[in-house]
Amino acid sequence: MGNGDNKRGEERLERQDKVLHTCCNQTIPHQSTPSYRLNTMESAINVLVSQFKTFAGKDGSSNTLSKEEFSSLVAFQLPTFVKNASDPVVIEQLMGSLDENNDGELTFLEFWQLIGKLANKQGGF
Ligand SMILES: [Ca+2]
Ligand SMILES: [Ca+2]
Repeated sequence: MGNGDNKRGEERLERQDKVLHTCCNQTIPHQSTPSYRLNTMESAINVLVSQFKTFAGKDGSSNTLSKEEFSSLVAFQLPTFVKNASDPVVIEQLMGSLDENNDGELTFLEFWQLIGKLANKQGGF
């Protein structure tokens, strides 16, 4: 173990702190401070963003979802809305349809299309 390994470990901890910090900022104030209460739709946006960040932060770039991260996000967070969410073939096809620049990673805006489609279907539009 050289200094390089230690440094990388520290950076990872720092990144985890940042994720936790973001989560805390979003959840604690509006639960404990009435004056900071967000409207329902704003809260829904915060939930989507914080869940995206939680799953995106597991490997590689903390701002984008790899196929593995996308697969676990769908399995844990969208198992009812996404049919056959645990089927790797379904995940592969879904990921391919969302990954506009074909770099194998989903940015929030690429991922967001899935939320739009699911919401559209859910609303019967
Ligand atoms: Ca990632
Ligand atoms: Ca992409």
